[in-house]
Parts: sequence; C-alpha cells; structure tokens
Amino acid sequence: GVREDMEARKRLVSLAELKDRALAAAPARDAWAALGGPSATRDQLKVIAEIKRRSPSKGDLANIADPASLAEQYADGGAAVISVLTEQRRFNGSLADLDAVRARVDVPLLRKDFTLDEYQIWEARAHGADLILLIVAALSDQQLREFSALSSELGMNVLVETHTPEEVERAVAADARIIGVNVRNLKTLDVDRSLFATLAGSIPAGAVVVAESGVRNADDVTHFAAHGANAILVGEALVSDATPRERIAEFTA
Ligand code: IGP
Repeated sequence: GVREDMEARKRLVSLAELKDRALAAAPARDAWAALGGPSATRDQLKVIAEIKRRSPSKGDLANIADPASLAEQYADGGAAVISVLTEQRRFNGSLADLDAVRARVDVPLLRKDFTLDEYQIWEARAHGADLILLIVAALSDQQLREFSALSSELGMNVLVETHTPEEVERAVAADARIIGVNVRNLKTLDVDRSLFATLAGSIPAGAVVVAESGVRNADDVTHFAAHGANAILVGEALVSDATPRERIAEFTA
C-alpha cells in the first residue's frame, strides 16, 4: 500500500536528494494564519477545498482533467487552503497533481496522504506543500511529536486528524494547533455528522478546529459552524459540482 509506493519512489529519489530539493524550495506559506490563526482573529468560517479524483466509498467522483484549473476556481471562490490527495491506490492522486496545483495558485496547500514516514514530509515540502496530514489513529505518540517537529522545522503546519475522544486527547497532548475531526470512519466509511459536536467540545480554544468529510450543503456548514468549527474540509461536494467557485462562496456566506 502506502509504504510500498513510498519505497518505490525512494528508489528513484533518495532521501538525501529530496532534502536538497526541500531546502531549495520557496518557503512554505502560513496555513495556520490562512485558517484564522489565533482565536481572536478567527472572524469567519474557512474552507479547505479538496482535489479528490476518487474515493473508496464512492468510486470515481469526477473526471478531473486539469487539477490546476480546478484549484484556480477554488482559489477564486475564496478557499483558505487547497487540499490535494496524493495517495494513488485508493484515491487516484499523485505528486504530479500537487505540482500542477502548486504551479498555478498561491494559497497554502495541504498534501493529503497517509503520512507514515519522514520521507513523505520531505517529499511534501520538496513539492511545495505548506501543510501535511497526520492521522492520529495511524501513528504512535512519538511519531506524532517527531513528525510535527520536522514539519515545523521545514516551516510547514500539520493538520492532526482525529475520530475518537482518545485521539483528540492525544492530539491535544502533542500540542497540535490545527485539529481535524473526521466524521467519516476510515474503516467502515460511514459518515456520522453528530460526532463533530461530541469531539469538538474537548478541543482547547487555542486550536483551529476543522470539520472533515460529508459536507454537502449549507445546512451541514451551519451545523458544523454552530458546534465550533473554524474550518470545513470539503472534497466530494466540490469536485462533483459544476460551479465549485460559487459553491465555496455559498459555504462561507
Ligand atoms: C473530504 P468529503 O466527504 O468532502 O469528500 O471528504 C475529506 O474529509 C476526506 O477526503 C478525508 C480523507 C482523510 C481522505 C478526510 N480524511 C484521510 C483520505 C485520507
């Protein structure tokens, strides 16, 4: 899976070479600030708009011929951050998608993948990412700390994803500043919107809180905002919309 794919890339680009590329890249943009930063400056709900070609739950979502032009529409609509799925087997994404988007837009980019190894963090930075995803359920406390530390050394932020009260506790203990609550269970793929309110209540005020998955309409947006979301991460509803720019504007209205 994710690890085998990474080992294959490692044979093409060594960690040493990747480090050179990452350190030579233009500095990372401030995703934390783009998402509202300190609580006092969090005026309105932010949107993290995702480029996702397929999903394990729904299959092919959209024929995205040009991810860069989709990203441009997201940016025009006011997306604070753009998420690019780079995982290949389940989501049909790639680092080429990330490169194409990076070349076109100036907003902070989330490299969305299952981060399991330091190599992927250097890779994210080398390809222009500003934010990476750390899924608490997939990592030890030590990995959470080490991967967060490396990301900040490289000027990047981390989105720390949770799905249970215990995972929220671990994210908070790891000093996560951007905490996602994924309301989709990654094993069963079921979406339970009510999970957000249950977990968001135990996230300290200093953190930016992101509601992830299953946002379809204005009612979902209102629901998450009312329960303390500072941002929403939206994939399927945007990639399958004929006018994603207008859709984002509607979500933030
Ligand atoms: C977006 P949706 O339902 O709007 O397409 O969901 C995002 O939350 C989802 O893609 C996601 C995800 C992940 C994908 C959340 N966490 C981890 C892959 C890996």
